[in-house]
Amino acid sequence: MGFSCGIIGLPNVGKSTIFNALSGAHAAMANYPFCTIEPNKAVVPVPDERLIKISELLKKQSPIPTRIEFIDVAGLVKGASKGEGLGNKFLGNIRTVDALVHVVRCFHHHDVVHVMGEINPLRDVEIVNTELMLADIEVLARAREKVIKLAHSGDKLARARLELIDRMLCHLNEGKMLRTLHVSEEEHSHFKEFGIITDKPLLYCANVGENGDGLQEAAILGKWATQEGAACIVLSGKIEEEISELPNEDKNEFLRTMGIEESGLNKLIKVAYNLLDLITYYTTTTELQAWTLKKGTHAQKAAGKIHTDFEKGFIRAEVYNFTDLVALGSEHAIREKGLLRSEGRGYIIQDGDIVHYLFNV
Ligand SMILES: Nc1nc2c(ncn2[C@@H]2O[C@H](COP(=O)(O)OP(=O)(O)O)[C@@H](O)[C@H]2O)c(=O)[nH]1
Ligand SMILES: [Mg+2]
Repeated sequence: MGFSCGIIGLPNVGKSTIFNALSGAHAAMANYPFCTIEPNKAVVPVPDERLIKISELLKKQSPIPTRIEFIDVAGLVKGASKGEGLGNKFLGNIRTVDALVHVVRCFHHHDVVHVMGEINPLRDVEIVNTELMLADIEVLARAREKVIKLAHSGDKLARARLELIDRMLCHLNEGKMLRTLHVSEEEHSHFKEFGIITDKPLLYCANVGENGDGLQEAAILGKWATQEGAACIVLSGKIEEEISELPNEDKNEFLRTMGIEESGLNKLIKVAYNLLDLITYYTTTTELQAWTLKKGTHAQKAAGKIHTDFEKGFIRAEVYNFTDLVALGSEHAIREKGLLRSEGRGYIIQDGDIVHYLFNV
C-alpha cells in the first residue's frame, strides 16, 4: 500500500504534538505492528465502522484495519524555497507524499512563542502556501530550461511540454496552487516527474487550545478554507496527545464525559484518507482484513497486492457488498438470495466489496 500524508506548517504550531498523538494512540494496538518506523514516520490504522460491523456479523475477531502513513515534516520557515532553515530537506520530504495536512496555529499560550509574533492563521497559511508555490516555480523553471532548446527546434513532444510548463508557471505566478489548474489526465501524469507540490490534496488542521482558546481563529480559517474549496478540521493537539496516552477503555469514557462523539485524531485520519480518493474493500478468508486500493483497480491486480501468488494463479473472485451483508445479516443469506457474484480478473473492485479470491498455486 504505502499511502502517506505529510504534516506541514510553520515551526511551533503543534505538528509534532499531533504526530505524537497519532503514533502514540496506536502504538499499543495489539494485533498489528502499527509502529513508528522512523522517529518522524508513523503507520496509523484508519478507523473503519464498516470493518467493525462486518466483524460482528461474520463473528470474526480482531479485524485488521487498513493503514495510512503520517510523516512529521520539519517546520517550514519563510525562505524555505530558497533553502532557508531545513528548506531543501523539508521540500524533498513533501514531494514524495500523497497528501498534505497543514497544521495552523490557533492556540495562544504565551509560553510557546510564535515565529511570526501574533497569532494569525491566515497570515501563516499565506506564508506556507507561498513557499510551496515558490518551490514549484523553481522546479518548473529548471524543467523549462531543459526543454526549451528542443522545443524551439520543433520537437513536438518538447513543444507540448513547454506549453504545459508555461501554463503551470502562469497559474502559479497568479498566486494560485496547481490543484486548481485544469489539465488533462495525460498532462497530470507529468506532475510527479516535475516534483510538483501544490497539486497534492490538502487538509487544513486548526490547532486550538484548551477551554475554547483559539476557536475564533479556527472559525476564520474554516471560513477561508471553505471559500478555497479546501477541507478544514479543528482539534487540540494537546488534548489529543493526552487522550492518546490513556488506556483504550478510558478513552471512550473520557470522550463521553467531554461530550465528544469522536476524537479529533480519528476525524483527522478519516478526512486525510478520504482526500486520497481511495476505496476500501475487505477479505475474510483467514482473518478479516481491510485493504486500500486506488479507484478503478481490477480484481487480479488487487489480489496481487495481498500476495503475488494470488495474482499469478488468479482464477476468479467471489464478491458481495457490505450493504447487502448489512441488509441480510449473514453470508448464508447472501448466497440464498444469489447476491454472491463470481467475477473475473477484469472486475473493478468497488468500495465496500467483500472478496474471496480463488487461485492456483
Ligand atoms: N496549549 C497548547 N499548547 C500546544 C498545543 N499544541 C502544541 N502545543 C505546544 O506548542 C509547542 C510546540 O509544539 P510542537 O508540536 O513541538 O510544534 P511543531 O514545531 O509544529 O512540531 C509545544 O510546547 C507544545 O506542547 C495545544 O493545542 N495547546
Ligand atoms: Mg516539530
